Amino acid sequence: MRIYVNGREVEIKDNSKNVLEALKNIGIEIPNLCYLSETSVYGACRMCLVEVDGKDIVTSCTLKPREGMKIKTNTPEIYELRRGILELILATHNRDCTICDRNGSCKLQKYAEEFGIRDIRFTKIKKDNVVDKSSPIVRDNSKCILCGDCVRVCEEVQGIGVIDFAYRGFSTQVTPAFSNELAKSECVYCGQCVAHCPTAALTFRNDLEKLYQALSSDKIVIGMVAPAVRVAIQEELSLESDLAMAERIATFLRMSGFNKVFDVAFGADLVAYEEAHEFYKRLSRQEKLPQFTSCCPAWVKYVEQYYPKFVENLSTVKSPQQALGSLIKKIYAKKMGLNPQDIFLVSFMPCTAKKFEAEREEHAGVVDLVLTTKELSQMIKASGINIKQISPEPFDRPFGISSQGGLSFGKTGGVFGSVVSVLRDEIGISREEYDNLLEGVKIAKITLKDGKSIRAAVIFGLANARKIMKKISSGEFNVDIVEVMACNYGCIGGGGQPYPNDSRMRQKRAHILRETVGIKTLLSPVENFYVQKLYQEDLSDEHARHIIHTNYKP
Ligand code: HC1
Ligand code: SF4
Repeated sequence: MRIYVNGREVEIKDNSKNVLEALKNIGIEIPNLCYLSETSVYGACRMCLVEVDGKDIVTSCTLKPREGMKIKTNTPEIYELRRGILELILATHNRDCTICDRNGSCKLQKYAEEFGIRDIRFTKIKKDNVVDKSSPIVRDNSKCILCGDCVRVCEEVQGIGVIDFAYRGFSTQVTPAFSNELAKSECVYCGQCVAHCPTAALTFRNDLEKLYQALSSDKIVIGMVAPAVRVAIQEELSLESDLAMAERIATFLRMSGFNKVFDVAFGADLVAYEEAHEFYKRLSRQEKLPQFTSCCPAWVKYVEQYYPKFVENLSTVKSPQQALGSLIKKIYAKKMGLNPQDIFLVSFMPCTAKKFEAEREEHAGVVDLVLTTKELSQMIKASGINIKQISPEPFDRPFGISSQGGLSFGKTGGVFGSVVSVLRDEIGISREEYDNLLEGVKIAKITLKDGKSIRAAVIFGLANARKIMKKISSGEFNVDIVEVMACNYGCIGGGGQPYPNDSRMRQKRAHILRETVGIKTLLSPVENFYVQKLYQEDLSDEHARHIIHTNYKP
């Protein structure tokens, strides 16, 4: 379709959802504070105004493109309107930018700068300023601009709806029901509200201080790095596609005082291997099917809350974070003659829910601190070390080697793909068919060489999971194994990843992860020599393997 933008003819996609998105796709970014391509259109902030056919000024997010239409995105009138909107928003905003969590990544701050706003003509209206620090997700209403992005993401993408607008006029707030703290709500700590908040109304708990305390103590500080961290941190460090980033992080952490640095992808290899065997056993006995993956802590909490009858269907294998953590504290410490109490174990994760996972009762004393990709990037920047110039060093043995399967955990389909690769290596596969049911839901039919057939679903987004769970629950959908990752595109889209954390960035991260996976020589967890050695020496019987299993209670 051809339209005219600021006097120039441009070609846009015929199926464009609206003018805002159509122009974004051709590189024209119309300012906006409340538009998300993943959710319904809200049209609240009014920043995306455009002039149409020389007459009307309307919001471009609600405007359907039409052949030949003439759009102006930047007239003096529109400029003044946008400035006025910004001033009004800023009048009610807590403007402590220098000590704000989103300093440097806040959309409101960016527009205030671009529109040259130096003075607010209106009286500041003080908002209720109780900061909710009850959970890994931090809420500060004095930073809220009422764009509703969090409300729509939580409701439409995650199907949870734990936060909503309450009260009226200047008292309007986004809050959990009855103004409760998040910790008293059904929040699963996925952090997708954080990922999409344009300001610092929703952030996550920053725990860096605890790391520096540990580094200045006598503790043996051990780090482990999740698959999705290595691809997203590059955005913070202005790198394009550095396939050796994980090893550069390992060097950096050692230079910062870490005694050992391991790869969570090793834990993922181990988990996939164990989970494949658990699944094959259940499949053979036709019990506790479908088996649900349990690597994603937001999904585990979701099942506990909404589908308690399926809790026993969750794989009992711990997540790679907790499985590797248990190995380090229980097996590695013993082998090295260390007291587990002297170890301070830090995991670097893309995810806000991993902070919650480490604090769960059943995982107590394993991972001492979870830091997000954002926190790691703060560490790197504050150190003054130019990570581009330091040499990549391999992770420490024995938990430093991983296969393509283990590293693939970082994106949707990775866990299931690894389980399949173990079955392929150990039993053999005669037929595989994959199909997209809808965006975020893939289904697979696999026939094993021993004649068994497997039906599987790979899902991202908890609203998608709900759709499938309803069908599984009613018996309408028959399936043997289900992978669910709460965040769109999987862990690469976790709530602890850099901003912007939208679909485009997630697709870019998926691409870099695929490239990084591609250079690994080991294809499947079965080929990971250190995993096999672990099974021979330390995990040889079911009793020993208890340390990498847990039990979720309905
Ligand atoms: Fe994930 Fe996982 S893949 S859950 O996204 O199973 O967070 O990266 O570390 O534990 O490996 C997260 C990522 C991560 C675990 C692994
Ligand atoms: Fe909703 Fe997830 Fe945010 Fe909790 S963390 S409020 S579940 S989007």
